[in-house]
Amino acid sequence: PKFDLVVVNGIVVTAADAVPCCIGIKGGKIHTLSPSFSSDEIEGAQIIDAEGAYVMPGGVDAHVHLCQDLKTGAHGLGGECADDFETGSRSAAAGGTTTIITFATQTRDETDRSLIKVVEAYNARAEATGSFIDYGFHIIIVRNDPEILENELPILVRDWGVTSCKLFMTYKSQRLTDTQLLDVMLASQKNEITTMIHAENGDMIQWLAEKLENKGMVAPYYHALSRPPVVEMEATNRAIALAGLIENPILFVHIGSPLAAANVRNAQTQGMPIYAETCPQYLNLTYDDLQKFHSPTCFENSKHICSPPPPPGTSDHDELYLGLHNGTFTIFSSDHCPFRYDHPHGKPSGDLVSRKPGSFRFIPNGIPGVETRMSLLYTGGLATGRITPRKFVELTSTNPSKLYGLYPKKGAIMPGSDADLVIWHPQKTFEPFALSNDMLHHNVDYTPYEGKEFVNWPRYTILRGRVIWAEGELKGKPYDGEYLKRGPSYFGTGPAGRRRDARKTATWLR
Ligand code: DUC
Ligand code: ZN
Ligand code: ZN
Ligand code: ZN
Repeated sequence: PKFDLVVVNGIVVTAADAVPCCIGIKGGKIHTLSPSFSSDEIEGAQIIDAEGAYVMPGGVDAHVHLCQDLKTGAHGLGGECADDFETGSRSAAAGGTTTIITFATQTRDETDRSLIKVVEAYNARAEATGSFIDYGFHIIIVRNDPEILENELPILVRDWGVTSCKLFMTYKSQRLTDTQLLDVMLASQKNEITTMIHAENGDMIQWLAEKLENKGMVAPYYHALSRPPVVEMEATNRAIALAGLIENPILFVHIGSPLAAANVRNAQTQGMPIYAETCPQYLNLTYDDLQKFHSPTCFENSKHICSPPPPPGTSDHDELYLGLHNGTFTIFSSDHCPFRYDHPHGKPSGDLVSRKPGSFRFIPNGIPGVETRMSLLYTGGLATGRITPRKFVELTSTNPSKLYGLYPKKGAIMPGSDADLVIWHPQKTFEPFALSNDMLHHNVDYTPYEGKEFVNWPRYTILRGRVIWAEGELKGKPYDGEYLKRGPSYFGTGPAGRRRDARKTATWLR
């Protein structure tokens, strides 16, 4: 047969276009796009009838935590990561995602200096269970170790295709000072690595958290009050200044407040290579969710604890949606950071509750969402007209692929690209439904979106020409996924903006 698989009667949506079109797939790649196929052409091929629904490039979720060392104490954030590569990637597949980029993290443990060993160790974890979908790694760097940066970064890029790193401005066990940030940024820039920044002012948080604790304000809700939007506003501003000094491209992960988004927008207006990500929790949750079960002994609302916290109110959601529409946000990722709730009331036990009815400080910061990411943005953004279908594809697939060196293998529907697709249900006939956690495929015992109404859900997920999710059933297997060696960012250093001083500094520093 000419094709292995054909998708007919769909509206094919890319970051550029939305057109009625048929797709012919051969050998795991997109082969032919055509208004129609003759019966001769499709003879012997598997046929999927999209029935007028949207057909998009499979989701690329560039912010997922799996099998991550998060041990409490000096070397981690606390808590135990509930998903491994099998359960996390399974959940992603059921939610329309075909590529994940997860984190391999250095720690301050003396035995854990080598970035190469860290990546090897995380890849061994992925290989131990297999992954339903394709995956890659970002490296989290928590030291400005000159030898490691000089000797190992080029090897990570060349041998592993790890072309992005994440740096923290908060958490005692992770945070870098300004000079340390500059050291690592300069090393990243030399190696064409995209620097991801967790931008919160660690001192402000520590100071506020102690004040809250001294007043006995320790219930989960107060986690948000320990991190008001100004915390992120200050840190983004500072990181933009630091990156701007040497014209290093940065991507702010998990931006949760319009104040921070405004800093990003301003830097972009100046032509600086500053990019930003936001996540479902910042468009769907607010302080109200944290207050729902507010009491010192009830930890129900710890289900909504993440860093940065959800914003104060729904007007913040509107502003963040505007940022998705107008390009302030380059990508939309889940920040799937899974912890089990496992909460027999009043009797703290299990992983999440290594906290006494004591303090929000001991609750791990993170919520699950790799499976709900696409459908939440469909429901709240695409279906409401806040973003176009093209913008949806740009944010969920094309831009993450470009930013992290996977394009046009991923994030595109063009001849030669991997045949990774998500096919939605026809909107006219789809019955909205209320989500419950038992519908999901992660290894977490709750979803922060329990009871929320969804207006669509992926009908088919296709990975390199193989159907891995269809009509509510998993069809894939844990070893369908392959490791992705990534190239440099498509976005590079961006245009020479007004900051010609920065280019000069960057040049003489090299
Ligand atoms: N940062 C993340 O990226 N995920 C969860 C916790 C955090 O601080
Ligand atoms: Zn973070
Ligand atoms: Zn409770
Ligand atoms: Zn994260």
